[in-house]
Amino acid sequence: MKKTKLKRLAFGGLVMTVILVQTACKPSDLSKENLIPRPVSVSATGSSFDLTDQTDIFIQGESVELKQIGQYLADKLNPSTALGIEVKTTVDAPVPGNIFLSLSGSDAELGEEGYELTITGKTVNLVANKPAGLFRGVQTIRQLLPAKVEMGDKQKGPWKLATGVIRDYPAYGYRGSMLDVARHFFTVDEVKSLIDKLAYYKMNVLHLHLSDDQGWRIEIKSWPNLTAHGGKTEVGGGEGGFYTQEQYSDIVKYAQDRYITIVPEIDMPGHTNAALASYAELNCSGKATELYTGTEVGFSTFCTNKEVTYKFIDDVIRELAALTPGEYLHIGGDESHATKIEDYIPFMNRVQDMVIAHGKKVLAWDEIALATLKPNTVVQYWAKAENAIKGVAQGAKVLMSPAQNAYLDMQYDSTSVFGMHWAAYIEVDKGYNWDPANLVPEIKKENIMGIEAPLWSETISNLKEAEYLIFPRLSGYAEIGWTPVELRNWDNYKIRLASHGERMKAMNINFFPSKLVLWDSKDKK
Ligand code: TNX
Repeated sequence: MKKTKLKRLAFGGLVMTVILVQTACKPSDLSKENLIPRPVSVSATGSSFDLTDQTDIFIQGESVELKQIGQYLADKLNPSTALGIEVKTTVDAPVPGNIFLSLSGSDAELGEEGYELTITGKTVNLVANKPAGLFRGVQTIRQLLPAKVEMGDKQKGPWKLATGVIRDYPAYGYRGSMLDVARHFFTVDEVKSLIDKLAYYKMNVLHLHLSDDQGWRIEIKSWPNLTAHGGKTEVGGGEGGFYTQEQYSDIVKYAQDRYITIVPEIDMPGHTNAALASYAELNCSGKATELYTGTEVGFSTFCTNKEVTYKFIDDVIRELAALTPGEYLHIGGDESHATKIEDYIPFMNRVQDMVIAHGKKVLAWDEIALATLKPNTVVQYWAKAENAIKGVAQGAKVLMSPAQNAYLDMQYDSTSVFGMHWAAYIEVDKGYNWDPANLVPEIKKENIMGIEAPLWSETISNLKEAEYLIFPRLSGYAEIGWTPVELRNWDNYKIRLASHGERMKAMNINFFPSKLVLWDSKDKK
């Protein structure tokens, strides 16, 4: 009798130990992982894969591109895990104990950026049609590991991945953010830091607003005074700055290595004071303006009926197109209140042709729909739905950046230190809770190229201040762009976002700790 009791006790103890060990060794349920963006499909198999000092990343064949992706993952995992993960090549199937990256090329559903991640107790097997898909899948692997994997120095393991299968691909092909480097200048390293975060949330475009009234930020060799003079200041009178073409190409390459396209914008015919201050001949008066460090809009315009204006623009577009591997050049076109509409329309028509002549497609703010859109011109909806609808009526695709929902420079609430509120206060739930395809009845999913969340920089002057406005809203925009609408809801998202607080801290991101989210206080894994 006693013996049985003892046995029972021992058995009970064993069960307890198993439960405790399992809890300590979380995660074991892939479906409970807090991934952002939420994947299209997840099926869990209930156990886990261990990263150990025996684990390496194997890539299929000798592809330089796959090696780079493997190395990117190794570089993300090694500082914190200190497991000495190396990148190796193999022609065979996954080798037990390792991570395996390969291309299959024949899974139509996965498209350009989709991936399938199969994790068993033995292997982590990531497959995609294209390298871009592997790169997106690598972000999922990062997010499946404990938050402290993102720390820059050695952390305590274990490093476990829950087992199961994730099949995942984006709802929209264009998922981006924009940084205004004209109102305040941001350094190359600051831009790279933002690119890293976009990559983490599977975004694929960074639009750079390179010129405005307050500054010209990209070197144009044929018009050197644009940066020598026009780049010298910024909002508030600070010293401004600009990117040399070499530095700019470095940003483009850094983004490319992360499967992110840079879309450069030269805003015109308004928002051009920096250029007008640098070259007298671009003014109808023939006199150069003063540099401007305030925050008014709508007072400047190129002289649309002078030929030199078009010679200038052609040179700028030619040099910019040569620096741009992506398909789009952005020509602004917003708030040209100082340009008569009868001048604005032929101007925008002519400049579109110039972009096309240099082998690129046009992106422009929604006012461009007042002109005649060329084939492939995309309208970026920011303010007036009626403009975007005019674009759709002309057969154009729309990029969705409605200021009331998607402007990262809008304050969270009336207590926000940075930002403005002319369009709205955008708390984290409001930023998340909308569907691009269900906002304006006339703009349907098939009319939409994607989503972009712009950050204007009148009120912010460095990366930390920018981060306060960007995070945690960015991950919501990333999810809107990636995850099918049926899988998106705030109650589910806010729990996943809560666990990303630790991830953002590990990445040293200065995020706004919204009270709407019950942020995890420590790394639970
Ligand atoms: C409107 S959005 C602008 C920008 C300002 C922004 C501030 C757009 C196309 N034009 O010039 O920076 O508001 O929120």
